[in-house]
Amino acid sequence: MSDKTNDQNPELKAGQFRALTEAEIASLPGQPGNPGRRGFMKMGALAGLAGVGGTLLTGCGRGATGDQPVAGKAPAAAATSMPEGHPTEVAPGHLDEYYGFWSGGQSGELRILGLPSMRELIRVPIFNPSFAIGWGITNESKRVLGKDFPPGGDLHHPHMSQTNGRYDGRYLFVNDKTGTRVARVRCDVMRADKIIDIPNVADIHGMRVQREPRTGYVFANSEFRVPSPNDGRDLDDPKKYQTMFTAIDGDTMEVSWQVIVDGNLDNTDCDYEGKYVASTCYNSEEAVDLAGMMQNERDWAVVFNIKRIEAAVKAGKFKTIGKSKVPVVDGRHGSPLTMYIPIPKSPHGLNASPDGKYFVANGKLSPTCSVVAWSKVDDYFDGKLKDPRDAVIAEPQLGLGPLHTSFDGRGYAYTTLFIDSQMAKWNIQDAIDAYAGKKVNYLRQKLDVAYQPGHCHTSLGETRDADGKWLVSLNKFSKDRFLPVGPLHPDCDQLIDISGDQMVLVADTPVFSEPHDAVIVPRQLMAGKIKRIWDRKDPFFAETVAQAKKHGVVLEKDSKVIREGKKVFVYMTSSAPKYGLDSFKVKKGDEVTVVVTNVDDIEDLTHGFCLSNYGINMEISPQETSSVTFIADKPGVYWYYCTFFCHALHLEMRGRMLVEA
Ligand code: K7E
Ligand code: CUA
Repeated sequence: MSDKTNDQNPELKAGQFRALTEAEIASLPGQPGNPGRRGFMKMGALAGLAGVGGTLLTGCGRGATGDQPVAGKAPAAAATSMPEGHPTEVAPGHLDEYYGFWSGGQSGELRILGLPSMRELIRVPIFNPSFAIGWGITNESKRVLGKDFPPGGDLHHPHMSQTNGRYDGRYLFVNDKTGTRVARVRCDVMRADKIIDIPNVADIHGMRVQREPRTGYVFANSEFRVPSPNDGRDLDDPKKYQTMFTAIDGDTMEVSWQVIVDGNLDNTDCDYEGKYVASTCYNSEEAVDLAGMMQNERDWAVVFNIKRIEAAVKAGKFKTIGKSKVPVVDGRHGSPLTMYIPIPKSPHGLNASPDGKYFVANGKLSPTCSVVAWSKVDDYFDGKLKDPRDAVIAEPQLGLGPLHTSFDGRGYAYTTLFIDSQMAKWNIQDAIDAYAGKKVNYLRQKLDVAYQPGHCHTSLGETRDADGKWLVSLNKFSKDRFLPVGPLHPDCDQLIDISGDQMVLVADTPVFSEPHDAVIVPRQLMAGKIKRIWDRKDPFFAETVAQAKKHGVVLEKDSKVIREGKKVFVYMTSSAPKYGLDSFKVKKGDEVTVVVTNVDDIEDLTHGFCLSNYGINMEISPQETSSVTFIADKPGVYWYYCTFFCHALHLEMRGRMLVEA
């Protein structure tokens, strides 16, 4: 597979690309007369050829991206020249056009990438402890994580809050499948500020936000069926297992209501009117083993009628389970609150189109996607449509293993084919016409991706602003795409240019396990929303500030030690290259709280506080206060030192904790 590099072509530097010619595009898989996969492999070799007379990708109409000059840096390189050795178009010193908010999968974190460079900009620990910044170590982060937080999480789905079907840059919401949790991340500082446990259920998987009128609700699917309450009763009696759909109030981060369903829920998405939210639902067999779960030819998409559920809750038609006070309504088959649409077979992804008309349920074990019209859902709840299956208005056959679909806002859909390792581009209206019996070809192109794609996501594709520029394919296998690094391979996220008639693969990016989903947001939308230094009044450390105030300490200038019995509070400032205290003394067994306030107000001048042999490190960014509490159980001399290289005398930025025996 090294034929996609430029090894064979000394005229192009590694990482240089050019636009495909018409002839090359015609030979892509899915094109008339295409030579199939092997031919595409050859195409890769072609892409490495010619630099002579070939147009580089930067020349394909988009112009140099990220072309906002950075003060003191050279202006953007001419559109025809690629920065050396860089896989995409953003030259050194220039900025990306889009933010990508990336799931970190079983690493438990959220990642922020820049697009189109696909550079990882930063990691935001959420369900995972992070020694680098002290997440899970500082008191401030522990207040968010809760008391007995688990060692990590499995984060699949990041989605940004919306207002009127458009990203609003307030929050990102993420799920934790293994910990049955949902977290909210503040977009201004990119820190989680609320993490909640979802009661009565297990394994939060699919998660989306309400689009209209705003977020509003955050919807969460729990995937695995368990007894509820899950307290040791009905252990091996799967008939008594169940799962539920959960609506969370995104403003208060409290659970609003839950709906009991048949089957088990997978992915979810909602309409553009604030009326409905739909979930794919597999294992309609309600089995507990693999063979049992694959019996039925059709499972469901379940549509939840938000207004009716709210009315039922208001009218008191609910129960509560165990200690939880959350109202639980019954939405199983026959309930007026839900609609069960038969969908082949064990459907996985569920994606609403940005024109507000449809949602697509992806067949997974069927080679089809099912297109459902929201208007038919209206008809069903109005009693005008008897058979829920009649809400399906198209069922295009796309290839093997359709998992997720994205949209470009121009009437096209892009579906990942896990088994075929391809991305299928198809026309929605043509698929509808074909389903109605017309002889039309809805399939436009199949592009090989490497390999086994899960989610795909288009720029702004889950909002009214879908701009049809970029598509990412989040591939589970990278196999031979990168240098070998041991038995565990990185995943491979690929960037695809969809601005033209044909999809064109432009970048491979290795990523650590395991991004499931991502959202792509233009930088203009975030402009002015992201803080570059902390506000001293920030709620993230307000509790620590209040505690200092009780001690009569002014955090911005005081450095002192206050003892209350066996509790010792050590307050110090940090200002490059010095802590406010060169040393402090405690006694063995004391409970010590160290509070560090970074009084530097220069952008990017972060300090660290690392306490040797006590397993403590934390980040203190400009104007931030961070604190940590521990038992001084080892007598002796322990240096604390700064871990963020902040000054020429950074190595000298340290002090001693003296622990008396
Ligand atoms: Cu398809 Cu968890 Cu969204 Cu993975 S899910 S791929
Ligand atoms: Cu402060 Cu390094």
